[in-house]
Amino acid sequence: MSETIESLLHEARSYPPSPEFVAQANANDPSIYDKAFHDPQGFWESWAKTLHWFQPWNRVCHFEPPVVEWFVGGKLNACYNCVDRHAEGDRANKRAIVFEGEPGDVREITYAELKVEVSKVANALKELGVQKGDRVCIYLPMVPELPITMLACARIGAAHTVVFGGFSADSLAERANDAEAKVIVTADGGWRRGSVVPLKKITDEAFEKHGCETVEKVLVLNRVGEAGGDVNMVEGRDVHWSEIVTRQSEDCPCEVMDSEDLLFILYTSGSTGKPKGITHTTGGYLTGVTATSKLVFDLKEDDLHFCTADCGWITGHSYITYGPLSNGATVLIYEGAPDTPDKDRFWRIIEKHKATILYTAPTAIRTFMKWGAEYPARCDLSSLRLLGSVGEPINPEAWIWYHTNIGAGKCPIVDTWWQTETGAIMITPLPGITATKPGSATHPFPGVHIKVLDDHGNGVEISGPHATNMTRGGYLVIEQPWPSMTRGIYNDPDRYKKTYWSRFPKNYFAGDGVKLDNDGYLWLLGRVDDIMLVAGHNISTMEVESALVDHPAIAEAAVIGKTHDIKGQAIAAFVSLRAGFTGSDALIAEIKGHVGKKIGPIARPDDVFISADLPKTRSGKIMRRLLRDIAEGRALGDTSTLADPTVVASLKDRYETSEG
Ligand code: 7RM
Repeated sequence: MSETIESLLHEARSYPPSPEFVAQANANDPSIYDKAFHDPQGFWESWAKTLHWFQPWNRVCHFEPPVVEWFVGGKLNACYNCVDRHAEGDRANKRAIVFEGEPGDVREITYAELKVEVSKVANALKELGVQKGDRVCIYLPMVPELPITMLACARIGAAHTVVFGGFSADSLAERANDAEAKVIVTADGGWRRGSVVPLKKITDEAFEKHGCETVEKVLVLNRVGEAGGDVNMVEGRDVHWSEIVTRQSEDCPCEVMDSEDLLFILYTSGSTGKPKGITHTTGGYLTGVTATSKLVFDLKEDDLHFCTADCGWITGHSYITYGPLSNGATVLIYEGAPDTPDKDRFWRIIEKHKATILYTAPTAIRTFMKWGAEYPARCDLSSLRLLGSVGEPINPEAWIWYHTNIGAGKCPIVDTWWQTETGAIMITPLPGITATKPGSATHPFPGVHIKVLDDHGNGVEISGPHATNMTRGGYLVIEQPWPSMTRGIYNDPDRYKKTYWSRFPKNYFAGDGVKLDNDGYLWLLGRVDDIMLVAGHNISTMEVESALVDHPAIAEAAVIGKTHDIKGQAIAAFVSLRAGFTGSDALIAEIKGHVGKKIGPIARPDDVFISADLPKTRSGKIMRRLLRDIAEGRALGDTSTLADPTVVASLKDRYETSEG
């Protein structure tokens, strides 16, 4: 990336919070930013104090990059904070979890019941040989037993590593082996689009192909029953949930954990190579997710928080399991696909359970746009009072659609930037303070110090809505330590140092590009590897994609830079069309012209290729690396992290044919 990133996209609309929202908001005093800026450790310490500690810390923070420790010497238990303190208090009969399965089954679990369930699973894990300091691999569908098992691990001081139920046997084995897991918790299957995902069969395959020598026991939940067919139980290794969990005592003490004891490992596949086991510890992580849940989602006692992520991703860890439950909130979880039995499923769920907060991803929002506004229009969404977005930059077009069609023009939208590595939300509006701009994640969360740096490490520091008069783009860097930051890559300190702490010594390098506008708002530009260099100008793929999806015919777009003799790189766009549109040369010409008009001739794509599907990871992020391989006529790189590897193979075939 050269000196600066061009900033081409212009978005002038601004949405200040309504007076009614401000009046009731958890955070409505802008001085929170200044206070936290001048005393970040004091700010985080005040949040740590809202948790229950068995023993207080003697030092708030120790930071010698890349080593960081928070609340040093403090003792606590994450499960105690998320379950017991509510179950033993006024929230005993309050719902902690509302669950809807894909077939339509509903379960409601109060905090008192949650404590019983978690304790039984914790005792079962102990009986299976799990001890404090061990790792447990969780490979479950999105049913209540998934967060329950996470909390059970935390209760007995074992670290969990959740593997998303959409991952293959190879991915499961790679993660269980790397984490040296002692037990795998799985199910006979889970429901997805009316079919059973055979998790236990996949687990068996992981053992057959890769040994999984560290794993001594497999605990198998019965989720789908007969629909899943025969489940093979290996003698001496596999145990039915119903045989062991049900008969356990409801009493299981919480282990006293050090603030810096490992709470979990979560693997991020990245775009290629061996997945990184991102580690999080107990006190700092819980402090970060507790504070952000309360302030970013404006969590209230009566809220029903619907986060559509799976617990296999960090979003599910932080904003289903730990953050909301630490706050004593009620979370709504859904097992299945958004289009089963029809494309209105999410909206039916919101209507039925009266969800008040919806937290989802731009890729999902663009899919809903493609399906059409008639699906949400069928349902009563008036219970919603706040919307959130995470996972990718949200283009202004999708933001406005979300605001209008889901939020009825009245719900604030929090566009939240963060990473598996950051543990908690880092850049976000505070809904009772921040005037939002569609497409901007706005400002760092209080206590978070962001810098925008160029190649030479020069730049500006931003914390909160401090007006600056600089428009510049660069690398997103985090300067001060924050409590929920990862403590490293499991068993690979060198890779950790190299990836995050080498480019700008003593500063955390996030790997994303960012732009700061004249009003001090941050605009995330995507991964720096994806940024293009066209005739000497750095252009972010996100900006061109945003202009593309602004065209009425386009549902989704993925843009890449393709080698060009004169310009260095030329822009190539892969687009999928909305319902009712068909591809033609005239449409392609019109699309190119649209981008040229919207952001300038420099950003006009040389090629536009129409495709029904774009290659995405299982969490919904577009894999531009593979599109670059296709456009450059190279052999495809690693496709194992794709949600559907056939998409890219057929795309390659059709692209090559069309190129003649
Ligand atoms: C929470 C999560 C992290 C990467 C990150 C960004 C991208 C996430 C936003 C975003 C723009 C956002 N963790 N990203 N949120 N980009 N605006 N609001 O997604 O580890 O899976 O991914 O996702 O590139 O570095 S993650």
